[in-house]
Amino acid sequence: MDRAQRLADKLADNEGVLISGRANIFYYSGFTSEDAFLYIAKDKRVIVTDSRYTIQASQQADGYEVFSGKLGKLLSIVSESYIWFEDECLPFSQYAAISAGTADKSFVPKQSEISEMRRIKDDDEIRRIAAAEELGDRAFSHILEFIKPGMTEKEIALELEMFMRKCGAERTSFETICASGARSAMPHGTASDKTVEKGDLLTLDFGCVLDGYCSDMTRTISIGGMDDRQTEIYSVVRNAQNAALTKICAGRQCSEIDAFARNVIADGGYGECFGHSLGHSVGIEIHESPNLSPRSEDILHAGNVVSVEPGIYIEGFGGVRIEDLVVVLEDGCRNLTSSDKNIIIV
Ligand SMILES: [Mn+2]
Repeated sequence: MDRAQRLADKLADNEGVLISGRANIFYYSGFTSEDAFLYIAKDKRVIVTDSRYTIQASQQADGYEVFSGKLGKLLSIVSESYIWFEDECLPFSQYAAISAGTADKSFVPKQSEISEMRRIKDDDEIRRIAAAEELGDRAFSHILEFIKPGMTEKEIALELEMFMRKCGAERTSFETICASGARSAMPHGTASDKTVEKGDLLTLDFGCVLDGYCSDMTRTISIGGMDDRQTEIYSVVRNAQNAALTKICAGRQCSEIDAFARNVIADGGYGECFGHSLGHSVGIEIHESPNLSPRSEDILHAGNVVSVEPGIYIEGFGGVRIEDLVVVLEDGCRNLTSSDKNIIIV
């Protein structure tokens, strides 16, 4: 499995690929720096970086020649005339500089072609994502023992993040969401100075990066006990998630999976309270393709790794979201998240 070779196989003889985004640099070479470029052509594998990174690049990127110097210089000496580039990962200033400096070349935006292979995870990638998600599960168990009424959301988020870092995580995969009480109605309510109090719902949506791959999970718990309305929305969200999880398999439309969950929420009377899409793919980056969204035209394939995260959000009252990460299989899915989904009261 040589990813760079698979990409090179798609190229004509006069085409090369310029890779500038951190995720694809890592995916195609193993090199972990964003201050670099990869250049791939039929018979070329080059990393362009500066003296700060040359040792690291030659250690991490097997099979690549390390070119220490400026990108413009490299491009001026390569023979290919059509250069695929990552139009979502190249600042306009850099694009302007290289296209002005290499008048004999054409730059062709090819983001989706360059990123496409990352949709289907190989066994090694799935193992890494599963390990990251398992660390998330352990962090969740840990935080349940830690949370006490009167603590701030920021204290709770910090403890969660510290736990994951102490267990080997490189960083969080996104800014930890820790939203309690009425704040839990904000789907992306990052931790604030608010204290968690008896009667609050508390939504924790968090993840870590382990061995270069992200985890992502959400649980909503109760501080001190739920009232009837909280219990009702919790059970609607859980049923919605379950409806989607039992239908996921290769060959299904992503939009169809979204609809299975969305219909349960609408039938429960909360259709207006679920604004976001059901899920997204996760890998080297926290948001990858395909998405489980009403607007998606994608079909699921075995090896996609997607989140399934329905929610109900009621302004002034609070919200519930439950999120698992699953690997799509030919005949179903494998859930990588094992934290309890029964109502948890701390
Ligand atoms: Mn997510």
